[in-house]
Amino acid sequence: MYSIMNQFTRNYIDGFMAEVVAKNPGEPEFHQAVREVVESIAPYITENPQLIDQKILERIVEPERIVIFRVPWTDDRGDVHINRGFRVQCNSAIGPYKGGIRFHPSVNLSIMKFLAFEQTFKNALTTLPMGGAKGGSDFNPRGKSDAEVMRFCQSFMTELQRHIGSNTDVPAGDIGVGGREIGYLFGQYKRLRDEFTGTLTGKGLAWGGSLLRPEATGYGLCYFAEQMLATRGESFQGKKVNISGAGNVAQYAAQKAMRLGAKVQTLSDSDGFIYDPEGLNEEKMAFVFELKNIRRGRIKEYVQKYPQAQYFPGERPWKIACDIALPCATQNEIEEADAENIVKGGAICVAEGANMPTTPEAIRIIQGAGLLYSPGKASNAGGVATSGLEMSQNSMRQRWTAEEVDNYLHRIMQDIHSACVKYGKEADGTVNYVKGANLAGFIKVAGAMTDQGLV
Ligand code: NDP
Ligand code: 2IT
Repeated sequence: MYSIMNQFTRNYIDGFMAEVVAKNPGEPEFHQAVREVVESIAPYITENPQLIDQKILERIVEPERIVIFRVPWTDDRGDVHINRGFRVQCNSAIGPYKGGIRFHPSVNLSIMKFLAFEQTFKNALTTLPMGGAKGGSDFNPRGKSDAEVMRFCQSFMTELQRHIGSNTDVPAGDIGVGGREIGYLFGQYKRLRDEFTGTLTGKGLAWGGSLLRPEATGYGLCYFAEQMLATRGESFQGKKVNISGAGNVAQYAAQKAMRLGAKVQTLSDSDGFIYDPEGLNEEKMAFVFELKNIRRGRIKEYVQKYPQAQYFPGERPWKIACDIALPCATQNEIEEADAENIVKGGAICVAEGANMPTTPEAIRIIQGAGLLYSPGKASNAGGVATSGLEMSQNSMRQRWTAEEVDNYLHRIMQDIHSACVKYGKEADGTVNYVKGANLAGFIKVAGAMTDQGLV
């Protein structure tokens, strides 16, 4: 890539990135996400000087609005805690801001900005009219009671409600925010605004949620990976699959991969991973759902129940040989050594369920070895796409069947795959999904921004 890029383009990238870094100091995840996109689209930009004149890229990396706020709450003993809340409204060129909310102690401005930036391109790829945003807090839900989580969510929403709305900004879940949290957030939104609208997605089925939204990110990931594999005449059938994470995305990726005939060997959390050489099955998945979603336990408990499995504390699943790797936990969870292990183990495909789980050096190793590799903004877009379908159902005051939603999801993942092929096909016939996803997303957002003038 570097060698075939002309010097003008190279200089453009270096100059642009130097300004981004200077203007946004101490935000390494944001720099990383921006650099990846700029590397992909720079040749296109330098061939379209009106985009340079209009400073489209400078505008895209500057969020339209960032809200940072205090979130005070009391624990069950009556002690006072203060957390920091964020909403980064990155881009509304193609629709209302849309993106998840993350509750995790690591949350900071850099992580919020990288996620909102990625979301802008992802949402453009879904074919649905949604702008890009992300929000969250450094609140740690782990070990908190339901009552504590509720009080935190109510305090968080007391400020956030001024900045969102069904035609303005529609939040959803992400790490640490699932059905329980969306319920508490929605309840407080409704109470303060006195309106029942589709302002949040991922809602319960009885109060405006869409069938298949919980499953959508993991299922969509597998539908996308199926398309990737098909370009090489391959499928999930009989393949060994390693999955990281044990949360929403990981659980449904595991269920779908298994149902497509794969042997799912691993799951993980931030304490370690489990390796089940016999693979997951429906009964074991039911145990995982109960363990993680009802009891809110840790993945190491899997080996107490299924002693043929092994637990590796403090390690990641990538040292176990597999055919397909599906990182579904968090950013930068596949580093250089992990990528080398994945390649050495004979893998043919890495498809991202998490956002930016692979470091740039690791991506180079994986792509350099000729593996199929897809960035999260393409392969995990099924979650936000189904959120878009939930918004449509809310606006129509209707509810679609699971089959209807699944058909839409299938079609959307196929369309995203086609866009990646269209914009990412290399001269040798292989598909660079990073280039394809970034270029397809950028062209759509940049076009909309150009049409709407200098705003
Ligand atoms: P969950 O909170 O349901 O699960 C997150 C999982 O990842 C947990 O097993 C968690 O382990 C693990 N994890 C989180 N942080 C770390 C860390 N720093 N190191 C190691 N493991 C970690 O979140 P989701 O499944 O919803 O999200 C997973 C990823 O998918 C994120 O990158 C998210 O942005 C992305 N995503 C989510 C979508 C959705 O619809 N939910 C849509 C598209 C992308 P532990 O319990 O130890 O923290
Ligand atoms: O990263 C993501 O795409 C999500 N967390 C889902 C966002 C959404 O609005 O459904």
